[in-house]
Amino acid sequence: ATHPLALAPVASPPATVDGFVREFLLNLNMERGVALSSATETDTYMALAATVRDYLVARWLEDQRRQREDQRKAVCYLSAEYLLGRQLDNNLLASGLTEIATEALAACGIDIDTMRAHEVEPGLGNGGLGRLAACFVDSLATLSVPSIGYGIRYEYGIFRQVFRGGEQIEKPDAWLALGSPWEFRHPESAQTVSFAGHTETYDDDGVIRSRWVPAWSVRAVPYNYMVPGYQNGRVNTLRLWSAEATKAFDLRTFNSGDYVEAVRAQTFAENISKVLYPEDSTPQGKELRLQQQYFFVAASIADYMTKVLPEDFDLEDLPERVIFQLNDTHPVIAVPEMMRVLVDERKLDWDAAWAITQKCFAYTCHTLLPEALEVWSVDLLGRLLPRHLEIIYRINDEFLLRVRERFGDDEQRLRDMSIVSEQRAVRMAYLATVAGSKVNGVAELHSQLLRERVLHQFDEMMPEKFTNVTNGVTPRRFMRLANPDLSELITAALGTGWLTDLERLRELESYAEDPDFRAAFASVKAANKRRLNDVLMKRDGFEIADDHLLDVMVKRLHEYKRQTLKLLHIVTLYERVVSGRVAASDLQPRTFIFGAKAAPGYAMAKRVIHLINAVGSVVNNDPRLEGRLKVVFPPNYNVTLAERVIPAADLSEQISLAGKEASGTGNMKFALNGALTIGTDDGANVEIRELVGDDNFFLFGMSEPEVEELWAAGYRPGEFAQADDELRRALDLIGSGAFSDGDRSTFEPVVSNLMYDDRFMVLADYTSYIAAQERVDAAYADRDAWTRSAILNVARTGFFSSDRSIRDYIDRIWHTQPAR
Ligand code: 26Q
Repeated sequence: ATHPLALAPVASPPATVDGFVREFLLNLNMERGVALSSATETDTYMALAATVRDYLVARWLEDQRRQREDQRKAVCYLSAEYLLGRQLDNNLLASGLTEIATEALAACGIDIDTMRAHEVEPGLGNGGLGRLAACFVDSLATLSVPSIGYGIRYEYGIFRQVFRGGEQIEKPDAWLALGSPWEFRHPESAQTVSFAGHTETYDDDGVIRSRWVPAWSVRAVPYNYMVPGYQNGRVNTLRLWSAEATKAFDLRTFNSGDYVEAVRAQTFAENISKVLYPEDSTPQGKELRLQQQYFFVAASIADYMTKVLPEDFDLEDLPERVIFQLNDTHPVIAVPEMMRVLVDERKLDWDAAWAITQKCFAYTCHTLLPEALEVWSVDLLGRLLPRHLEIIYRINDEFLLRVRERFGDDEQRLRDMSIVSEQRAVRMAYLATVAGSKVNGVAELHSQLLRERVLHQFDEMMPEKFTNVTNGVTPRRFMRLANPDLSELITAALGTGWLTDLERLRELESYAEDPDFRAAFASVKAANKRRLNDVLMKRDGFEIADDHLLDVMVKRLHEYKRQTLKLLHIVTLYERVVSGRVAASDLQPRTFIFGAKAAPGYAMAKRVIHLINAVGSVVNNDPRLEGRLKVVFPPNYNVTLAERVIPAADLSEQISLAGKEASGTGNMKFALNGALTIGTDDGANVEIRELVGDDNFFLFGMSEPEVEELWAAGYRPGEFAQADDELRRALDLIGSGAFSDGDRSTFEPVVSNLMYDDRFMVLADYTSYIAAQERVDAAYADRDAWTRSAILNVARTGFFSSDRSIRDYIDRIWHTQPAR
């Protein structure tokens, strides 16, 4: 290039109100083809998004160049889910443009809040695991860690939940309907991903090698998203893959003259990235799901190896250059894929390839539930990925040799540790553990239980592989954006800087003793409740009374999380009043908020949703309660709603059976926003309680060892119902049809499941839970003392910033260089 403009670095528009207005109008006119006077809300939103993008692009291009030239080790985060939440506000905040944009839009007669509300969030995840990935890419960018997030651009994200007659109905989430202004499609950087076919050996100049002759392939087209760091001038990349038909596929079928078949084939290819599977446990071995996993992982590895890595790169040095972090087992097929690339394509010998591969992967486990551990049948794997199955067999053979060397001919142990089970299924968690350099759990207790239970024999053999990284959440989204008033109060007290150094919240401890600060803190909470009231009124017609304790349980519906325990508490309070044992006027007024989606195939979870709504409509309309108990269950709980609900909460319900919730991350968001937790000793609750202190946390229920003990002794839930009069009354009331117009059959499965099975020991923890709730009521009666506790929760939970989690990953797993 010779033109001076072409030689200059890419320039951002001027960061002034005038500059912003000019860029915005340019986008409105040139990109949307409309004048301001005739622009729709979608036009202005799209033009606004494009404008914010324009400010970030120069930085982004610079960082991409730096990434390519940088010799430092990079992190490739592989995740099948990214639950991003809305982008506009986050990107304004990160680029420091919020005020300028607000003024600029106002000058154009546009209210920025209307623009915020216009965005449909990309719901490309189920819950905790997907949201964690989104928090991590935020922190990676904020800490200037060279990194790329890889994932899938599902055309339909997590379903939209509506209620009909109190039952969950799933609607497609057409988040792309208006187009997504935050993405950049790059068809020229597409990768080809192949499937099925057979393997063969061939003579490669005297060396006998294996190769894969696939039967069909699809095109993986990347869509790049900007991930800006918080006001640090860094912009990382999130690369999400979309499946399209390959040209070859098209031509072959079109030329055969079968036009309809050719179009059908296109649809077949596009199916791969069509929809996010809405199950977040008990995965079914669905072929399409395996196709999705291999699709994004193969495209990502090819992208890294051919587009990011320099052409002449010496593969022996790969471990110094990259680490692939596996977000649960969903991307584990990357391990045999890397082996295939190194051995079959790059012609390394097996041992060299294996040494490299082992150093380039690390695995994060997110569960303890045995039914949630992913397995793929040998038949399916062999059909879809025949070469990968061969590679897995060889990895397993060599691994079992090492087990034999170490432990002798202990056949039981060999069967137990085999990656391929006797049921002819590949245990993906075992493959990940054997292949990776590290295995981490997501909270202290979880990591300990992984070592002692789920992966015990692997820990015996390779203890150095196991480590913990306690989860965290991004304070940018979950404090600064979700709770601007609290953020302002904190900044007024501490000055700036705490958002990227969250341990500084400690300095708030002394403010907890200041009556003026407590009053200010309490009025922030009150304002947040009113803000939530406005949102819920408009959204669903629910009211949140100012004087009610706001008691919140928001998370996926799962039996182990025990929404039914919360429900039994509500039914107990209700029963006390209608039976006349307690006067309504003696109740602490409370509003119970639920938010939960159930996997569409999870019948019990769906029935519990129905029951929550049924109890709600009875409780909310019974005049005997004098309006002192309300149950509010807004449908379609998502990141956007979380950002409204969490800052308003007084009480955070974290009531899973001890030993079942790997970590939880909602628990952290609530504490950081000044809610007190009622919770079991489970997941990260343990660490929250240690940090905030017993006086500021309502602990109840069995500990994990107590759970084990009761289970071993033979758990009989009926005995607990016998022993607690109120528990029996509550169960009877549900069973009597009191919440189903007298129909006893509607909720009978829920009641009899609790009475006769109760895998998650709801009844065993009921008495202790009710007693803890009574401590909550008593504590809330002294509002000022409660506020003090709430402030201490904020002050002492800075540990749960995802920045700290990422630093732990760097120190314990990635060993990447600190930022320049
Ligand atoms: C797997 C195979 C087939 C279909 C679906 C799946 C699948 C999808 C999503 C399995 C699991 C998930 C999601 C799991 C999840 O969200 N786990 C949560 O991860 C959080 C972040 O670490 C923890 O805080 C939670 O404790 C854990 O439940």
